[in-house]
Amino acid sequence: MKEKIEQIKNSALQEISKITELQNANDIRVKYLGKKGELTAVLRSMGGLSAEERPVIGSLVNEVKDEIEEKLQEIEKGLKQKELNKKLEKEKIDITLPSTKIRRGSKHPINRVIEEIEDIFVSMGYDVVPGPELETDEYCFERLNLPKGHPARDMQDSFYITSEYLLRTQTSAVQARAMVENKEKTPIRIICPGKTYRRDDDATHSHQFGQVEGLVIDENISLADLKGTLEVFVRKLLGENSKLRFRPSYFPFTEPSYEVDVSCFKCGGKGCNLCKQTGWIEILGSGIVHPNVLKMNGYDPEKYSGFAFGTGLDRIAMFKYGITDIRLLYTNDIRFLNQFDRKDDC
Ligand code: 2NM
Repeated sequence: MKEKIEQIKNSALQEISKITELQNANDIRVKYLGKKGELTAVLRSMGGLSAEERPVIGSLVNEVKDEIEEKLQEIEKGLKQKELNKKLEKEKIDITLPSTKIRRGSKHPINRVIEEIEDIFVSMGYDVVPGPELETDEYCFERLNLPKGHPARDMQDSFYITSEYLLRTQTSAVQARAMVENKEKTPIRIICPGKTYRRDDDATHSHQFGQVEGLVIDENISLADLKGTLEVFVRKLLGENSKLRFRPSYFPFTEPSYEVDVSCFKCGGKGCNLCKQTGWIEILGSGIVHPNVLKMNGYDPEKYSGFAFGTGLDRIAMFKYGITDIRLLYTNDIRFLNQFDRKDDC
């Protein structure tokens, strides 16, 4: 029996030495070591052996099994490495080839202006508050001192979805929500940037436009706070040498109300085509929050006061970047948008 085992071992090792493919290695494993393999057959036939011979033959078979397995694994390892080398050779990558260019979009001029304004107000401790573009008549008009039939509604009467819902015409709607939702009546310092909609369509008015409105409510807020805040804001946005001019005006939600002009940032106030020879450019509306607005939204006007302001993002973007037709901001012409490259943003 010993010779039989020796013979099996020799023929197995010989076959293994001739292996050239991985699959062959497995065939040989099955042939010698598998359930129906030659060595297994030897183990099975051990029943006829004497008690002394059995352990000797048993351990010999196991030794041979281990040796065959070891040799098989050795040769398999070599073959696998060879295959991998072949594959690597075929898939060689030339890292010196130029890569395909990734075309990145550019930041829309209105978003640039929004981010700049947000940075300025956040640095002064304001929160940026978003709100729904589909608004109710209540928040868009009623709570801002614009009851039904108020003449100032005419300018804004626009995209009604139902008699109650409309596309917001001003972001002050968001501020009314902020006032109502502030149950503890803690101080409010917010700006609300976003899209607004009115029935307008020419070179300087679009049916959709961007607005940012600000609101501060606390005890003892005065016109001095409004003026100081807007001065810091405008100087940071349009240049440290900007001067401000407050002209009396009318808004239903503020009293007194002011239009705010900035000295022309192109000519410095001497007069040019941008400021239409006046030296001033109108950029903001503002005022002290009307007591009715405070009352309607849950504040005691005897205890609290506030200021508010609003500006058009489109106008500011047009001034800052010298854009002459507002429609360019909304028609997605890639030749226009590409001019606002990202390179100075990152
Ligand atoms: C403007 C001009 C003046 C304004 C008023 C309010 C609020 F919420 F207090 F009623 N929000 N925004 C306001 C005041 C907006 O935009 C030209």
